Amino acid sequence: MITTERQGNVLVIVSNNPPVNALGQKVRQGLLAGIEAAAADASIDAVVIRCDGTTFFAGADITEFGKPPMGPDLNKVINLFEDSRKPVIAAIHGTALGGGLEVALACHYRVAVPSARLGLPEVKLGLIPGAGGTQRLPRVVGVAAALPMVVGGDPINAKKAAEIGLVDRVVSEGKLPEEAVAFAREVVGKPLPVSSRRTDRLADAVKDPAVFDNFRREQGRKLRGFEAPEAAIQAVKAAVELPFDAGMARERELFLKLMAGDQSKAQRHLFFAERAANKIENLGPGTPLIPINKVGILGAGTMGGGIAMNFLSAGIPVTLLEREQAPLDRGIATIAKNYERLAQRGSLTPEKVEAAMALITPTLSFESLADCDLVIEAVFENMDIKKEVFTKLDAVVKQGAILASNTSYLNVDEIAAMTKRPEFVLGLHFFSPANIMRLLEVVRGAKTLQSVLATAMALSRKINKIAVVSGVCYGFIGNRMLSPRQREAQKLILEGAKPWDVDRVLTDFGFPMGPFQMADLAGLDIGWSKEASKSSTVREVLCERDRRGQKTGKGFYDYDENRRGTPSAEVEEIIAGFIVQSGKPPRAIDDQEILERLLYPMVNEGAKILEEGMAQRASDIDVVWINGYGWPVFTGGPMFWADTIGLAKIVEGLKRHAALLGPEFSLSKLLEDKAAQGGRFNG
Ligand code: 3H9
Repeated sequence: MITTERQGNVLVIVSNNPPVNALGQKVRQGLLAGIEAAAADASIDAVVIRCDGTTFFAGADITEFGKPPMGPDLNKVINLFEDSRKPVIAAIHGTALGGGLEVALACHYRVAVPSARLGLPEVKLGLIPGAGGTQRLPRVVGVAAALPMVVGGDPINAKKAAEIGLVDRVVSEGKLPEEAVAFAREVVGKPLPVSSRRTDRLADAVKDPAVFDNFRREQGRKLRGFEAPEAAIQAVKAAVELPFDAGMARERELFLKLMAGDQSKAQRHLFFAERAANKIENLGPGTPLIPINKVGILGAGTMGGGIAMNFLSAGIPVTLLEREQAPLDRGIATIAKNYERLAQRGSLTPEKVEAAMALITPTLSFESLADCDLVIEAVFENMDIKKEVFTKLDAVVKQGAILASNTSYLNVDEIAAMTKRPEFVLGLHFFSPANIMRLLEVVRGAKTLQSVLATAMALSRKINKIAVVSGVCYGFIGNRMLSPRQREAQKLILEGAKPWDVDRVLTDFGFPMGPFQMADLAGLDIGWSKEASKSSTVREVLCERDRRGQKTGKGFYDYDENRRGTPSAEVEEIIAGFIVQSGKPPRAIDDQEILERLLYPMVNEGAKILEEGMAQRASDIDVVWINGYGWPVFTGGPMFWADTIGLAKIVEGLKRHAALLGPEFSLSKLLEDKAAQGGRFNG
């Protein structure tokens, strides 16, 4: 786990703890022994700490969280580094994250290769750094540079780290071990930099006293509902206002409080859930993967174009097929525009954009797809059209290639049956905008080969998606659970709740928007036709009155020129008309009922999905809803949230609302049984 090697007068402490050199108990123990050995050995003048494998320490070992602590404490080890009378140099490659960066911060010097990334991502686990990161980082780089790193949690690259003074020297890629030792020899005999613990440099590092308030205001929307970022701001503030030891005590207090809270439990659950989602149960070891070197995409519209960008950005050539030249040209132009925007924002270099665009082959001919290894259709969501497309694809595309449907609801087995190779067919449900949304539902058909499924999961990582396997059922995991929520939202407004109350309850819960805001954004006229409209639903009447959502300036809400929505008296009157027709007087509905009616049936549907084996595990459902539908991260997803508030409470609520939920609702046996046994969905 930890070994030491002597190189003349330099002792090199090497960690080898795959996969990410997490700072587990044995590693901490080894580091402690290493630094003590260096101190005790008069022939050693400097110490280098580096890691074998793919990365420098990527943080504390998260699997140890929530369990009884095992010494030595990371802070103790770190203090020994910092107190060393011999210079200690951190040699960084891969990712120095969390506790890993905290180790590096306690070293006297940091050298890194250009590809290294450094960060304090603890907020993403609902925590703040707990081994001095909030106190040392601002002392080393100043408050303005430290705040976004501690509060936002995104890592920075070595170049940026060198610019802000976090890295002392960027060394050649691939030559870290020798260059770190050379650096160590250079600094031997020079006065040690003042330990961050003793420095008071910070006082003059804060030139702008409003820095905290300004930062909070700028980040407000992004941080809404999360506890950790505010605690992170408080901790950095403590670094400014308090002596080091008192600041450390404040950090510890905030860290421990977060660690014991529901949000961090939820976010840690999500961390492991996202990694578990990519694993397929019962997959034989060594299942062969199908090489995907060329992808075909049918449809150059918003969806097809977005899907194409994922592959282009990953360096995989794409053949993009449309039926006519004009939409094909439009599709290519949109992709180019999207890439230009990314380049303008600095997210991609112009060279990368050029390289991506050079990988597209536009075509009007099905035959051009013949040699693709994977073909994804993103044509209109209509079974007859999809069937026709798959029949054609089967005839044209080479044997052994995977044929995928980007359907959001339709039966993948029925589509697969149109081909002579149903075992090579599956669903790949991308979410719009497909180049940005990270979720990918991988729909496993009854006959889909293990190899095909495994290839889709591996490919998802390559294109930076979080993939979740779903069985074939209407709407798969995500849209299937959306249905009961939508149904209840519609019913609630006919019972007396206002659309804006329904939306507010969900945004207060942490969703970015509620169902009516979402409907206005998407357009109320999706699937609506003037000829067939019979004024039979609120939605139909809204469309008939040209209230079709944001695009027409009005929908459930009235919109101003900045697309800000306000409640509409006209909509209230339309809804009131339907209530009169129903013969049932409207009633006052409180926020708690709205929440229960919207979310409890979703948990019930999730339980049915599990019961039917449509999802592999409860945490997969959480991953879908958080990454695809804006379910608030800090609750851990619908199933984890249900565990947190208690399944018995959910079942009690569902039974209490049974009459209103109506005949379309039935209680999941799995949910009922688990609730009766005091069980949980997640471990
Ligand atoms: C912290 O440091 C607190 C301190 O401030 C205070 C302490 C007192 N621990 O993501 P991957 C596992 S909080 C345990 O697929 P990649 C992961 O579960 C920590 N396990 O690889 C997976 O296991 P499996 C702050 C960990 O190459 C395997 O490693 N640090 C940890 O795509 C591979 O992971 C972070 O939050 C861990 N810390 O990405 C960094 N990290 O194969 C968290 C990973 O069984 N880690 N595993 O599914 C990451 O962001 C990514 O893993 C990393 C590599 C970028 C490093």
